[in-house]
Amino acid sequence: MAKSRFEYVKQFERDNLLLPETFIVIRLDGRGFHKFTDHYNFVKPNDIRALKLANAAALNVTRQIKDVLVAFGESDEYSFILRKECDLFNRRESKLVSTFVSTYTAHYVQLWPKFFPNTPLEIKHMPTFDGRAVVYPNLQTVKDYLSWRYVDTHINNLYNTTFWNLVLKGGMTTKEAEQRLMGTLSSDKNEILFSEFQINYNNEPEIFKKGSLIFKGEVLHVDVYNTIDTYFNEYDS
Ligand code: DGT
Ligand code: MG
Ligand code: MG
Ligand code: MG
Ligand code: MG
Repeated sequence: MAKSRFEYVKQFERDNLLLPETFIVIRLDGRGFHKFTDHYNFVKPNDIRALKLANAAALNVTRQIKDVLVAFGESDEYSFILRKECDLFNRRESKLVSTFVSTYTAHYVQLWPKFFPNTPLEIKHMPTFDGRAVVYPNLQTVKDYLSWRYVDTHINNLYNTTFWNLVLKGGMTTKEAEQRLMGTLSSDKNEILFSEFQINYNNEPEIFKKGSLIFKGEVLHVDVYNTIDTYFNEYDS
Protein backbone atom coordinates (compact mmCIF):
# COMPACT_ATOMS: atom_id res chain seq x y z
CA MET A 1 0.00 0.00 0.00
CA ALA A 2 1.30 3.46 -0.86
CA LYS A 3 2.39 5.60 2.04
CA SER A 4 -0.03 8.30 3.01
CA ARG A 5 1.05 11.89 3.50
CA PHE A 6 0.45 11.36 7.18
CA GLU A 7 3.19 8.78 7.44
CA TYR A 8 5.71 11.40 8.57
CA VAL A 9 4.22 11.46 12.09
CA LYS A 10 5.97 8.14 12.68
CA GLN A 11 9.24 10.08 12.85
CA PHE A 12 8.19 11.54 16.18
CA GLU A 13 8.37 8.17 17.87
CA ARG A 14 11.38 7.48 20.05
CA ASP A 15 12.50 4.15 21.46
CA ASN A 16 14.54 3.66 24.56
CA LEU A 17 16.62 0.56 23.87
CA LEU A 18 17.83 -1.15 27.01
CA LEU A 19 21.57 -1.67 27.06
CA PRO A 20 22.60 -4.97 25.42
CA GLU A 21 24.19 -7.77 27.46
CA THR A 22 22.72 -6.56 30.72
CA PHE A 23 20.17 -8.20 33.00
CA ILE A 24 16.81 -6.48 32.68
CA VAL A 25 14.74 -6.27 35.85
CA ILE A 26 11.08 -5.35 35.47
CA ARG A 27 9.37 -4.56 38.74
CA LEU A 28 5.60 -4.23 38.96
CA ASP A 29 3.89 -2.68 41.97
CA GLY A 30 0.21 -2.44 42.85
CA ARG A 31 -1.17 1.08 42.46
CA GLY A 32 -2.72 2.43 45.62
CA PHE A 33 -2.81 -0.99 47.26
CA HIS A 34 -3.07 0.65 50.66
CA LYS A 35 -6.64 1.53 49.70
CA PHE A 36 -7.23 -1.51 47.49
CA THR A 37 -6.33 -3.98 50.27
CA ASP A 38 -8.50 -2.08 52.76
CA HIS A 39 -11.43 -2.04 50.39
CA TYR A 40 -11.36 -5.82 49.91
CA ASN A 41 -10.60 -6.46 53.58
CA PHE A 42 -7.24 -8.16 53.08
CA VAL A 43 -6.01 -9.81 56.27
CA LYS A 44 -3.37 -7.65 58.00
CA PRO A 45 -0.46 -7.67 57.63
CA ASN A 46 -0.40 -10.65 55.23
CA ASP A 47 -3.27 -12.10 53.30
CA ILE A 48 -2.30 -15.57 52.14
CA ARG A 49 -4.98 -15.48 49.41
CA ALA A 50 -3.46 -12.34 47.92
CA LEU A 51 0.09 -13.69 48.02
CA LYS A 52 -1.01 -16.91 46.33
CA LEU A 53 -2.94 -14.95 43.72
CA ALA A 54 0.13 -12.81 42.97
CA ASN A 55 2.26 -15.97 42.67
CA ALA A 56 -0.22 -17.64 40.33
CA ALA A 57 -0.38 -14.55 38.12
CA ALA A 58 3.42 -14.25 38.06
CA LEU A 59 3.82 -17.96 37.29
CA ASN A 60 1.56 -17.52 34.26
CA VAL A 61 3.69 -14.56 33.15
CA THR A 62 6.82 -16.71 33.29
CA ARG A 63 5.05 -19.42 31.28
CA GLN A 64 4.08 -16.90 28.65
CA ILE A 65 7.34 -14.94 28.48
CA LYS A 66 10.23 -17.36 28.27
CA ASP A 67 13.01 -14.85 28.86
CA VAL A 68 12.30 -14.70 32.60
CA LEU A 69 15.14 -16.34 34.50
CA VAL A 70 13.79 -15.78 37.97
CA ALA A 71 11.00 -13.75 39.57
CA PHE A 72 10.53 -12.53 43.13
CA GLY A 73 7.33 -11.34 44.79
CA GLU A 74 6.39 -9.75 48.11
CA SER A 75 3.63 -7.45 49.31
CA ASP A 76 2.04 -5.87 46.21
CA GLU A 77 5.13 -6.13 44.02
CA TYR A 78 6.73 -8.61 41.63
CA SER A 79 10.15 -8.44 40.01
CA PHE A 80 10.99 -10.32 36.83
CA ILE A 81 14.66 -10.84 35.95
CA LEU A 82 15.27 -11.42 32.27
CA ARG A 83 18.17 -13.34 30.79
CA LYS A 84 20.93 -11.03 29.72
CA GLU A 85 20.68 -12.35 26.15
CA CYS A 86 17.01 -11.35 26.03
CA ASP A 87 16.14 -9.85 22.65
CA LEU A 88 12.40 -9.53 23.11
CA PHE A 89 11.05 -6.45 21.24
CA ASN A 90 14.66 -5.68 20.41
CA ARG A 91 14.92 -4.61 24.09
CA ARG A 92 12.56 -1.67 23.60
CA GLU A 93 11.78 -0.50 27.13
CA SER A 94 8.22 0.70 26.63
CA LYS A 95 7.21 -2.50 24.83
CA LEU A 96 8.76 -4.66 27.54
CA VAL A 97 7.36 -2.80 30.54
CA SER A 98 3.87 -2.40 29.10
CA THR A 99 3.73 -6.06 28.08
CA PHE A 100 4.71 -7.25 31.56
CA VAL A 101 2.26 -4.91 33.26
CA SER A 102 -0.66 -5.89 31.08
CA THR A 103 0.12 -9.62 31.04
CA TYR A 104 0.42 -9.71 34.84
CA THR A 105 -2.69 -7.59 35.36
CA ALA A 106 -4.74 -9.73 32.96
CA HIS A 107 -3.80 -12.89 34.85
CA TYR A 108 -4.34 -11.22 38.24
CA VAL A 109 -7.88 -10.24 37.28
CA GLN A 110 -8.65 -13.57 35.60
CA LEU A 111 -7.45 -15.54 38.66
CA TRP A 112 -9.01 -13.25 41.28
CA PRO A 113 -12.27 -15.31 41.68
CA LYS A 114 -10.26 -18.46 42.29
CA PHE A 115 -8.54 -16.90 45.34
CA PHE A 116 -11.32 -14.55 46.45
CA PRO A 117 -14.41 -16.60 45.58
CA ASN A 118 -16.80 -14.56 47.69
CA THR A 119 -15.43 -11.13 46.82
CA PRO A 120 -16.28 -9.99 43.31
CA LEU A 121 -14.05 -7.25 41.87
CA GLU A 122 -15.83 -3.94 41.58
CA ILE A 123 -15.38 -1.61 38.61
CA LYS A 124 -14.50 1.27 40.92
CA HIS A 125 -11.79 -0.77 42.63
CA MET A 126 -9.89 -2.65 39.96
CA PRO A 127 -6.33 -3.84 40.61
CA THR A 128 -3.83 -1.90 38.50
CA PHE A 129 -0.04 -1.98 38.48
CA ASP A 130 2.80 0.32 37.57
CA GLY A 131 6.04 -0.97 36.12
CA ARG A 132 9.63 0.04 35.58
CA ALA A 133 12.69 -1.50 33.98
CA VAL A 134 16.20 -1.27 35.36
CA VAL A 135 19.27 -2.83 33.78
CA TYR A 136 22.04 -4.35 35.86
CA PRO A 137 25.47 -4.63 34.31
CA ASN A 138 26.75 -7.83 35.90
CA LEU A 139 25.85 -10.90 37.87
CA GLN A 140 26.80 -9.42 41.23
CA THR A 141 24.47 -6.43 40.94
CA VAL A 142 21.53 -8.53 39.82
CA LYS A 143 22.12 -10.93 42.74
CA ASP A 144 22.30 -7.95 45.06
CA TYR A 145 19.04 -6.68 43.59
CA LEU A 146 17.29 -9.91 44.59
CA SER A 147 18.93 -9.86 48.02
CA TRP A 148 17.72 -6.29 48.44
CA ARG A 149 14.09 -7.25 47.80
CA TYR A 150 14.48 -10.34 50.01
CA VAL A 151 15.91 -8.41 52.95
CA ASP A 152 13.18 -5.79 52.47
CA THR A 153 10.57 -8.55 52.78
CA HIS A 154 12.04 -9.71 56.07
CA ILE A 155 12.42 -6.24 57.61
CA ASN A 156 8.91 -5.16 56.60
CA ASN A 157 7.33 -8.41 57.70
CA LEU A 158 8.90 -8.39 61.14
CA TYR A 159 7.83 -4.77 61.61
CA ASN A 160 4.30 -5.31 60.26
CA THR A 161 3.75 -8.51 62.24
CA THR A 162 4.72 -6.78 65.47
CA PHE A 163 2.81 -3.62 64.61
CA TRP A 164 -0.46 -5.40 63.83
CA ASN A 165 -0.22 -7.64 66.89
CA LEU A 166 0.16 -4.54 69.07
CA VAL A 167 -2.90 -3.04 67.39
CA LEU A 168 -5.20 -6.01 66.83
CA LYS A 169 -4.36 -8.06 69.91
CA GLY A 170 -2.68 -5.51 72.15
CA GLY A 171 -5.41 -2.91 71.79
CA MET A 172 -3.05 -0.08 70.87
CA THR A 173 -3.98 2.64 68.42
CA THR A 174 -1.88 2.66 65.25
CA LYS A 175 -0.16 5.78 66.56
CA GLU A 176 0.73 4.13 69.87
CA ALA A 177 2.08 1.05 68.09
CA GLU A 178 4.17 3.25 65.82
CA GLN A 179 5.66 5.03 68.83
CA ARG A 180 6.27 1.77 70.66
CA LEU A 181 8.28 0.44 67.71
CA MET A 182 10.24 3.59 67.03
CA GLY A 183 13.96 2.89 67.32
CA THR A 184 13.51 -0.80 68.14
CA LEU A 185 15.90 -3.43 66.81
CA SER A 186 14.91 -6.78 65.28
CA SER A 187 15.66 -8.46 68.61
CA ASP A 188 13.26 -6.09 70.42
CA LYS A 189 10.47 -6.91 67.99
CA ASN A 190 11.11 -10.64 68.36
CA GLU A 191 10.93 -10.17 72.13
CA ILE A 192 7.66 -8.19 72.00
CA LEU A 193 6.09 -10.89 69.83
CA PHE A 194 7.29 -13.65 72.13
CA SER A 195 6.65 -12.17 75.57
CA GLU A 196 3.43 -10.30 74.82
CA PHE A 197 1.79 -12.45 72.17
CA GLN A 198 3.43 -15.89 72.58
CA ILE A 199 4.55 -15.74 68.96
CA ASN A 200 7.86 -17.21 67.94
CA TYR A 201 8.66 -15.23 64.79
CA ASN A 202 10.67 -18.17 63.43
CA ASN A 203 7.46 -20.18 63.26
CA GLU A 204 5.64 -17.64 61.09
CA PRO A 205 4.81 -18.94 57.58
CA GLU A 206 7.80 -19.01 55.24
CA ILE A 207 5.87 -17.22 52.49
CA PHE A 208 5.42 -14.21 54.83
CA LYS A 209 9.01 -14.13 56.08
CA LYS A 210 10.81 -14.88 52.84
CA GLY A 211 8.59 -13.78 49.97
CA SER A 212 8.19 -15.95 46.88
CA LEU A 213 10.77 -16.85 44.30
CA ILE A 214 9.82 -18.40 40.97
CA PHE A 215 12.51 -20.51 39.40
CA LYS A 216 12.07 -23.11 36.63
CA GLY A 217 8.30 -23.11 36.94
CA GLU A 218 8.23 -23.56 40.72
CA VAL A 219 7.24 -21.16 43.49
CA LEU A 220 9.76 -21.34 46.34
CA HIS A 221 10.03 -19.65 49.74
CA VAL A 222 13.73 -19.72 50.35
CA ASP A 223 16.52 -17.75 51.92
CA VAL A 224 17.32 -15.88 48.73
CA TYR A 225 20.45 -14.30 50.16
CA ASN A 226 22.09 -17.65 50.89
CA THR A 227 20.86 -19.54 47.82
CA ILE A 228 21.27 -16.80 45.25
CA ASP A 229 24.07 -18.48 43.27
CA THR A 230 21.83 -21.47 42.49
CA TYR A 231 19.59 -19.44 40.22
CA PHE A 232 22.36 -18.14 38.01
CA ASN A 233 24.32 -21.34 37.37
CA GLU A 234 24.17 -20.87 33.61
CA TYR A 235 26.14 -17.65 33.98
CA ASP A 236 28.99 -19.12 36.01
CA SER A 237 32.24 -18.76 34.20
P1 DGT B 1 1.72 3.08 45.36
O1 DGT B 1 2.50 1.81 45.21
O2 DGT B 1 2.61 4.25 45.49
O3 DGT B 1 0.68 3.25 44.31
O4 DGT B 1 0.90 2.99 46.76
P2 DGT B 1 0.59 1.71 47.64
O5 DGT B 1 -0.55 2.09 48.53
O6 DGT B 1 0.38 0.50 46.79
O7 DGT B 1 1.91 1.57 48.52
P3 DGT B 1 3.05 0.45 48.58
O8 DGT B 1 3.18 -0.29 47.30
O9 DGT B 1 4.27 1.14 49.09
O10 DGT B 1 2.56 -0.49 49.74
C1 DGT B 1 1.79 -1.63 49.55
C2 DGT B 1 0.50 -1.51 50.34
O11 DGT B 1 -0.26 -2.70 50.16
C3 DGT B 1 0.71 -1.35 51.83
O12 DGT B 1 -0.20 -0.35 52.29
C4 DGT B 1 0.34 -2.67 52.42
C5 DGT B 1 -0.62 -3.24 51.41
N1 DGT B 1 -0.54 -4.70 51.34
C6 DGT B 1 0.25 -5.45 50.56
N2 DGT B 1 0.06 -6.76 50.82
C7 DGT B 1 -0.89 -6.83 51.78
C8 DGT B 1 -1.54 -7.91 52.48
O13 DGT B 1 -1.28 -9.10 52.26
N3 DGT B 1 -2.48 -7.57 53.42
C9 DGT B 1 -2.80 -6.28 53.68
N4 DGT B 1 -3.73 -6.03 54.60
N5 DGT B 1 -2.22 -5.24 53.05
C10 DGT B 1 -1.28 -5.52 52.12
MG1 MG C 1 4.99 2.23 44.77
MG1 MG D 1 1.95 -0.30 45.62
MG1 MG E 1 4.62 -1.94 47.06
MG1 MG F 1 0.18 -3.87 16.84
